[in-house]
Amino acid sequence: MLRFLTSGESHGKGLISTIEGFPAQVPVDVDFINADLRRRMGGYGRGLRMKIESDQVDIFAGVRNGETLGSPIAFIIHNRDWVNWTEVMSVEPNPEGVRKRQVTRPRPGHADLVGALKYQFKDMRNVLERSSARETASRVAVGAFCKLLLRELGIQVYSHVISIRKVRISDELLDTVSVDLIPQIESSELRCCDPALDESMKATVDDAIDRGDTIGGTFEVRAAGVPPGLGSHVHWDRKLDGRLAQALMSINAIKAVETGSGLDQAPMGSKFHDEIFYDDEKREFYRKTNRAGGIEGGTSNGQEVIVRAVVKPIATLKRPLMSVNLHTKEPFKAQYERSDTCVVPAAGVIGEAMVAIVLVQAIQEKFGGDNLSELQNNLESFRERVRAM
Ligand code: EPS
Repeated sequence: MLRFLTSGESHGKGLISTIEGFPAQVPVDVDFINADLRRRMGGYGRGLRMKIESDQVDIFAGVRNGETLGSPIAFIIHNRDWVNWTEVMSVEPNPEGVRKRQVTRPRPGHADLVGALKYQFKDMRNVLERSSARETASRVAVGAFCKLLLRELGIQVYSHVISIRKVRISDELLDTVSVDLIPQIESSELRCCDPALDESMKATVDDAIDRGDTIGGTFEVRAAGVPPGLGSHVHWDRKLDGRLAQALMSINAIKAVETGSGLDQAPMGSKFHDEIFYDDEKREFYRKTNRAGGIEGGTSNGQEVIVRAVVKPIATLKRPLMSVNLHTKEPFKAQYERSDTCVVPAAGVIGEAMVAIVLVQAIQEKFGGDNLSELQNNLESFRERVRAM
């Protein structure tokens, strides 16, 4: 089953990733992977770092003549900014014995202080460099490999922004989101499916920029074409919703996750549940609503998988909050280098990657297959079995 590791510091030479357990004979479209990296770098409200970088995968292993080999896939995303940090990030000890650009005033909401306490660092740059959301570029590239596989299985993962601070799309529109809205979502700088909200969302970001503040919001990731039967009700760590929640919660700045309309269910009472119907012609069960987000009993039910996540405001603030100097213990404003104002659109792209990774793992668990056609055959024969029930 697919596993992956990422390594790399935000201002180091680059981000290195290895994917193990990816099936053979999957066509690799490098432009598609790089396009996803570009999508992650975008979105209204990104900061100066994204003007320096131009993220692209440099594939070292596991791909030959445009197809995966079944061997570990390895790639690097080079950090263009590294040339400006060679001394600060040097592998060798600094000749003068002093660390450059130390971080001593932890940012509330960031990993700085807890990381320093845990690893006993005097310089919190040692934490910041790895806790930075820069790492998510690796995950987006791993997720793009997974999307290439999912595409061959007829599964499409997409995302959109539900809200930026208090500006939110209507519940009616949210209920009608489908793959048909992808062109609109991708043409919006906020990755929002309601063009009427673009201006007010931008104004909200601009207002935060003016105030030296940052803002959060919510996004939704959907997967269309997912077969029933992924995950399982039989054990806690096999439940698909639990696995998706963990994957999404692992993204920097995510503070809450829900499946479908999970958070709205209490006031709805039992109307929350999606009633079951049967289509004789298609020989398939279907629902007229999807409040469960395509998952019941920890198992995909064949509807679109829907997960939502809440992104907190970035913790690096131009007008910093109060903090304490790690060395002197004196009260000080938290440290500021540079920051994004709003990363909700980018977080949606990272969310797509994490959902794609979990879906590939769940698919491999159920359908196996060392190469693409074996996996496709196993999936198709299962779909036929379900229709024959
Ligand atoms: C990021 C790179 C970082 C930040 C941001 C995300 O670059 P730098 O630290 O050089 O400005 O822009 O990271 C954070 C928001 C954070 O809190 O760490 C990226 O590539 O996405």
